[in-house]
Amino acid sequence: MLIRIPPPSAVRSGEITPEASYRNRRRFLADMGIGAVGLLTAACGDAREAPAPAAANAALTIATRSERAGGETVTPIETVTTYNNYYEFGTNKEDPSHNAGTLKPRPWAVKIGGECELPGTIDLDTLLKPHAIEERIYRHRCVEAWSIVVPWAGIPLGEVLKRFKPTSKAKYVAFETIYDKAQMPDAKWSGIELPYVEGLRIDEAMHPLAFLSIGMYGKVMPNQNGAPLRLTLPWKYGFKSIKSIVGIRFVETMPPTTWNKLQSSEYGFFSNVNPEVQHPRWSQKSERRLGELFKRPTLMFNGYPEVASLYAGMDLHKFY
Ligand SMILES: Nc1nc2c(c(=O)[nH]1)N[C@H]1C(S)=C(S)[C@@H](COP(=O)(O)O)O[C@H]1N2
Ligand SMILES: [Mo]
Repeated sequence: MLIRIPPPSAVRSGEITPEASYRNRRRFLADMGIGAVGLLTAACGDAREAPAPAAANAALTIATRSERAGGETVTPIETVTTYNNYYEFGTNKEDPSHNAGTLKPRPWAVKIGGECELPGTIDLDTLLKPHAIEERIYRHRCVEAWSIVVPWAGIPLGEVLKRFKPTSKAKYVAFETIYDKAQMPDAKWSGIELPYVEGLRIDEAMHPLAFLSIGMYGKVMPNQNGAPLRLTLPWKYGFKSIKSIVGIRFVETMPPTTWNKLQSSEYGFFSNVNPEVQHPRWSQKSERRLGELFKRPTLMFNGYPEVASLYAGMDLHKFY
């Protein structure tokens, strides 16, 4: 029976399987319609409840679609799933696609706390249930001067946050990635303090562009891209888009963020894409779309001027 075959993602391909056959095996299982969900359900011996699709290749039911990248060509999925920053699974761009198979995206719970009326721990499927899944094509730019255009699937972050009734003391929202040494056996080599943490001012988190993504390219989120849910903030540098979120806290003061803790002169709290504010190591004036040969100019707020009002009156050289 096929259920005896471990999901290919559970095996570190680099250790035992050459990359090409790893991919073929993965595709084979996907073609057979077999994924982690089927395996998990079978293993638990309980198929009565059909969980939301959690296997990386399972199709999502998308209610609405919007193109918000100026009609630009979408980056091939193969590129976006093999060129990643997810330091818990290695610091080379290709590492997460090889190593993130040890992450288990279901069952998944998110702990919500701090300054809100309805704190608690909520199962991911319950969290998602009231919301229709949207697809949004966004540009994304890493501070390292590469960028991508991706059709994300998810729900507006603000709509989710409102359900927990933040109080008037909730000035910021703090997010935390899972840190489980069993699921992230090599994370100790990441060079960053874990768990990975990020934060937004509450009005940024409530902005309609702020998105909580659960998938991309019409399918469930691959582990290396931050399964089962991650932030997608198209006007900020990529590192603000925290992956595999297990904690959300409403707080009164500006929360710490991973890269700011490591090197505050290079990574500010806001980290808005801004060609006028230079980074000591990578030019912010231009960027290269993955897959393209020539650089293109980087746009203010990554080409999302609708967020400008969030920062009216702020000196963006000081608050970078
Ligand atoms: N937990 C966690 N989240 C993370 C990171 C990380 O190392 N760990 N890297 C960030 C950085 S630097 C970038 S550019 C984006 C990359 O997202 P992508 O791999 O989906 O393109 O994820 C961000 N979220
Ligand atoms: Mo990044």
